[in-house]
Amino acid sequence: MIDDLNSLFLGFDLSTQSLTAVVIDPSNGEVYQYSIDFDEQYPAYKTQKGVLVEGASKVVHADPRMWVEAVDDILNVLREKRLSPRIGCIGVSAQQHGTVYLNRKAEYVLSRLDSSQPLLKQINNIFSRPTSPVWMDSSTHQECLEITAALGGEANVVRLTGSRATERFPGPQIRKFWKEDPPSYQKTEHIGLISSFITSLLIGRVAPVDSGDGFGTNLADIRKGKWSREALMATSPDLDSRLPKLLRKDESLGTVAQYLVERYGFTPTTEVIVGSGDNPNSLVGLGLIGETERRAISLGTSDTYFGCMRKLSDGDRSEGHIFGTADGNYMFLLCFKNGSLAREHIKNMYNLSWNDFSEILLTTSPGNEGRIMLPFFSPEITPLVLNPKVWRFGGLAEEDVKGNVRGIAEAQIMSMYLHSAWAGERPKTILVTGGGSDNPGLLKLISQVFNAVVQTFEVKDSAALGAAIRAAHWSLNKKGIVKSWNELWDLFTKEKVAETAYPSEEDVQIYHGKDRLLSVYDSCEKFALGLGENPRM
Ligand code: XUL
Repeated sequence: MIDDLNSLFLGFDLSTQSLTAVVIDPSNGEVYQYSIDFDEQYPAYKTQKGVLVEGASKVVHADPRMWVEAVDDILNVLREKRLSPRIGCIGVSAQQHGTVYLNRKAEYVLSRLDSSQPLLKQINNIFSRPTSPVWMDSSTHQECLEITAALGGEANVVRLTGSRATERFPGPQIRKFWKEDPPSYQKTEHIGLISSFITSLLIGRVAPVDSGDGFGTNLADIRKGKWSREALMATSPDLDSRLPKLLRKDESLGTVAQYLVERYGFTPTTEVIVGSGDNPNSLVGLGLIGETERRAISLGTSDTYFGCMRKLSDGDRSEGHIFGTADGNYMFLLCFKNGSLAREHIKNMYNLSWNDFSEILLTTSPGNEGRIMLPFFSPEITPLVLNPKVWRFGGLAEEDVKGNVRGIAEAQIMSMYLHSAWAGERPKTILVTGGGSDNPGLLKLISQVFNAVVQTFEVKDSAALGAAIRAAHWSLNKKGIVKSWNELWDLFTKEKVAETAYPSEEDVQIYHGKDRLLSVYDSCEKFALGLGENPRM
């Protein structure tokens, strides 16, 4: 047991749809959690599921001022609950790849925040771009082609930056901004990621980014752990001076701004560590740092599949990404955009509850009698589909409620399995997190398709938990109270398993083997992408 009883540790997770604060107490393993939903709480910003979708749904932005209001509100909750004076260190997690554009006033304004005024009122005029493109944006295909050409082809881009030039990543997004609005680009003094922007609000100055988030940009050399000169030059002019410092692993950025002490009751010694993306934070929250046998699936607004890497892969792939980790190593990740929103679409289309959705998965036969759906309701990231369309094969009729529920869920999990073949050995255990991890039908299906034991935990927001654990890890080790990642994870998660699903040999056979469902799905997908014959089923 940890004997420094004074400190609690705080993790924020600014996800697509909400802001969550998780406070952990290492003296007794307690976890406190508070969330604010953007659509509900801030209707003036007119978001749907946290974002603003323009026209043909390729341009997806959010207003960073909404995030600022949410930070202000959640800090007030922590003060009211009298938790803020007990926080020893804070870590931030945020949806990855979104960029925030600040003008030359930003540094001055952030350093002089007045504690008698709300946050937003003071920083309203520090933005050089009113809205931020977020991870759901897929409007930069042209810029991806340009960057790829400038860097000598896709294999080079993958080897250098860990990902092919990717529509939602900051590099292509910044290039598009520079091309479309050069005067505003000129007025931009700092381009941060969402995680560094939120951290900037806490420390009262422009914050660095970490390699968990910083490698998901197409701007860094992942082997050197630095911004890549060639990638920056392929993106936009004078980008170097606009980007924050890139830190390879967790570090303290110093103490909280005086504003947080005066307005929300934090102690002046409360430290803040560098922020990171939601997936690298989840890796910590699920106890996967240094672990190569277990993998994670996050069923959130996006579905992701990720884990640590034994060794850096060389770039012979066009899908998936490599990011840094809190301990300075590497993780892989695949992201699927048609995640919970696509499931929700089907659920609402047939007037079902989540309970009904799960029951259908638990009571219908694995394999959906050979019927297949490709659920590209919106542009898909993996595989790359820029013009969305929903495909149904094998006589799957649109009015067939059960067939469509099973169809979408099987498609999502089979796609995850097939597209992660490059990511090393298949896991024996998969840890599932995010809102969808509440759904026993989905857990069972994952165990069947992956032929693995599946576990979920009581804390559903493993990203916010991970951010809090990173803060605790940094702070306790600094004080000489040596705690490994695993010890901390055991304390907050291992004892709190919510559900376990086991695969049966018979069910697994339905998906695996020659001509079984995984290979049928693969053929259907190849056909839909124009890469193969019509499977004529
Ligand atoms: C990962 C990705 C999403 C976002 C939002 O590459 O784009 O998972 O981080 O959660």
